[in-house]
Amino acid sequence: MLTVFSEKHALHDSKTELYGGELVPPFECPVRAEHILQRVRDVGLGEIIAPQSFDIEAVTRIHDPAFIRFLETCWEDWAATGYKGEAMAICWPARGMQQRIPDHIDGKLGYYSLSAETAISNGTWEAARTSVDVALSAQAALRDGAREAFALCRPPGHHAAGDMYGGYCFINNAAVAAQAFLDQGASRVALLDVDFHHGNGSQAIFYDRSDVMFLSLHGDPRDAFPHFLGYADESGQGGGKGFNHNYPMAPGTSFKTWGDALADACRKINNYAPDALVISLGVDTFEHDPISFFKLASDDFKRYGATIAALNLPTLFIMEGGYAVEEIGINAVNVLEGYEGR
Ligand code: OKP
Ligand code: ZN
Repeated sequence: MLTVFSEKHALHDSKTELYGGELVPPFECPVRAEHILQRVRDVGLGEIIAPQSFDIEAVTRIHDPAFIRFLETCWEDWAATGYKGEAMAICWPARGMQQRIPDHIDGKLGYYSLSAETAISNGTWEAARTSVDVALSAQAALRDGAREAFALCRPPGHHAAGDMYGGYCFINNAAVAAQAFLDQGASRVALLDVDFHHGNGSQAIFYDRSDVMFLSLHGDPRDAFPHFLGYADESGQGGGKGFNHNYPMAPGTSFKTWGDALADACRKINNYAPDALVISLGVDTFEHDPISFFKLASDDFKRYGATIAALNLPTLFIMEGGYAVEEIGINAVNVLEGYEGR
């Protein structure tokens, strides 16, 4: 299988994450991508190519242009204030307040974010911009006839909504790639999110649409980030009713339970008969992930890769989360090897 990767991911190298009331080194860090790339090489998964550059129009099919301009200029605007730390939101347009876009960068950060842990720094925009190029380049390989491809995206994307960043995500790589399939003539795309966290951004983007079915297996939002979306009763709205499927699961969930949810999701995908399948591939479901609570073992990733392959669809894998850095390469590439029947 083809892998698309860019060294530019390393430009996003924030030093701080707000976690448990402390500023700690971010869990979402450059070495994650390096370990995955090394494993792709070690197992001889296939060719590794650099991304092409795509016009921003592919991104603004999904994201608000003003939000994209905010991401582009955020660091500059933040630095101009004289603040000493990295850019992070401290206040939000909460219940009963106005949904206006303020002038001050503190106001803009609150307006355009869903959470406070994700710091924006010097190279964040260029890395995020390149990450979506990685996704679109892998998508283009499928357009040109490949049956599957792996977009080794970093930073990840599935928490990013049309006009919100957060949860380590800035641009929704998987949503932009799903839209590209449709823009090239596909009628239906399934977006299956196996990251430990609910893909709130992807869900919100496609919630009122039937041309993208979104399915997510994740830690119950009563107990897990992003807390405010991902409940089982969220099934879509308007024309999108019945095309959104959430599988929230409890702390300690085993591969048996998780695999049953995957099998159910795969039945729904099969009935939907999409032209393409996009996988938001997070491996933070791993038993030793430092910020998550499922119990998948490394071998389980191979098993579920084979389950995904049995759908027999053109499949685009988009890298999302996974924070057990030492094992991230093994776990992510196990899914791809399982898919390939190795
Ligand atoms: C991004 B992705 C838990 C804090 C959670 C944010 C997690 C973002 C995950 N105490 N912090 O979906 O892997
Ligand atoms: Zn995650």
